[in-house]
Amino acid sequence: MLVPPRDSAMWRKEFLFGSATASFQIEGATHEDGRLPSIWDTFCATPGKVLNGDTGEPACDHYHRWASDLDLLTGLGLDGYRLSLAWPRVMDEKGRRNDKGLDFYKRLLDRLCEKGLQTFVTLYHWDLPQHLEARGGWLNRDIAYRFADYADLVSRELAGKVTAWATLNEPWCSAYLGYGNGHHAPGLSDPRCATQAMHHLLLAHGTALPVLRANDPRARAGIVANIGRGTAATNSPEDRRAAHLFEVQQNAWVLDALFKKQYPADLFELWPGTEPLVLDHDMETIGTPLDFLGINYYTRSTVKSDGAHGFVEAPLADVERTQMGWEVYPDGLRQLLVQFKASYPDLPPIYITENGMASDDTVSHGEVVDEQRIRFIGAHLRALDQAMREGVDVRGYFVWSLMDNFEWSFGYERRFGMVHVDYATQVRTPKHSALALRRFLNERRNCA
Ligand code: IFM
Repeated sequence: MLVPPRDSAMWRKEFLFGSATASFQIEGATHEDGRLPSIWDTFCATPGKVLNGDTGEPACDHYHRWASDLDLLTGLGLDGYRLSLAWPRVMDEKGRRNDKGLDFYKRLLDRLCEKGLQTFVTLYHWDLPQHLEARGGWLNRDIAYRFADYADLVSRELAGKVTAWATLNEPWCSAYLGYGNGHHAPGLSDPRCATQAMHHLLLAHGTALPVLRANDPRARAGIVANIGRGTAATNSPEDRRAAHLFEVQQNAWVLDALFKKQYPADLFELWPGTEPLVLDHDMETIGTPLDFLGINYYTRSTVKSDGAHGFVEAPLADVERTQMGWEVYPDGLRQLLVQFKASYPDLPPIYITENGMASDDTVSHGEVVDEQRIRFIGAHLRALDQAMREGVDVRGYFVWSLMDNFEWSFGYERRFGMVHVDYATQVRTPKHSALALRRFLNERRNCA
């Protein structure tokens, strides 16, 4: 059952329901209208990096099908849509505007505004222009200032069309998966690179915030962080410490920087000798107050001590999992939100900017029966409702994702959408979860 409790604040129209996507995962058209190569084009072209050799082409061909995709979105009765801009589409190597790329996003946002949807726009959802990677990517401090130039261009061009700007999507993934273990582009694996990349990502975020505010004062400005619950495999002090360290590197690495203006000391116990180079005032910049915090939550990890300074995963048997192998653990969302409220007095209002699951969905007689997703969303809405009752200020919830799309190193095999995409024909089929969400939103509208 997807519907939140009848007396929940989620039944009020002020609580926003939306769905989310990201440029590289849906757009395709990677060579069109002056778009430059991104690090993900390069990564996909590197043998062995992406399942089945899948690439960002044609993805969901959204670059050409955007108008009908928005009809689909509004047909579901959603209040908002979260999308990201492709940096390589809108700026050339010299930092000059690419009008064709900008026009694509102008048309998209204008149509969303006409339809009365709130627009949540992320500047960076991992598709870094390859020419910046050639200059060191997120390891080069200069990128923070290039990012601010990019923020300046798009916020001047798109001002008035955006409800809320998010600088970065999941800096932990960019830093750790991109530079720490090499599972994501650009594919480096060195914890020293991960901490330095993280510092420059967050510096870029803090440098861009005042630019966004100056150019588009009516929009809100924030960031999107992924969070993970870590629980100890046993009650031993070593395993409890392991669980603590898991959450330090998953959550506090980003949130302490944003809300305490420091990196957690425990992080460098976990990875000795990896302190990034931090200049005077950097942490002040990173800690610039936010209008909102976007939270992406999917799962928890059970961990135990590795016998030294760190942790290793100790997966539980007999728990429900998704196609990603991730445990379904809705209460982790409540637990973390309540913990953050206690730890960070300056926590701004929260939007759940991603939550959802992958399943191996197929179309049969025109229908896609994704009962697990319906249960998953419902259980997370109930956990979120409980967090709100415990005093956490949550303003909205976005399902990841509107439609099946390119799931990074897992290519097209993992399906996160509420709408099924047949990649051979590009036919879209709303799954039962989409229909269930539409029924709830219609009912909510009728009760208003
Ligand atoms: O598909 C991703 C998205 O790009 C970022 N957050 C997690 C999702 C599922 O893995």
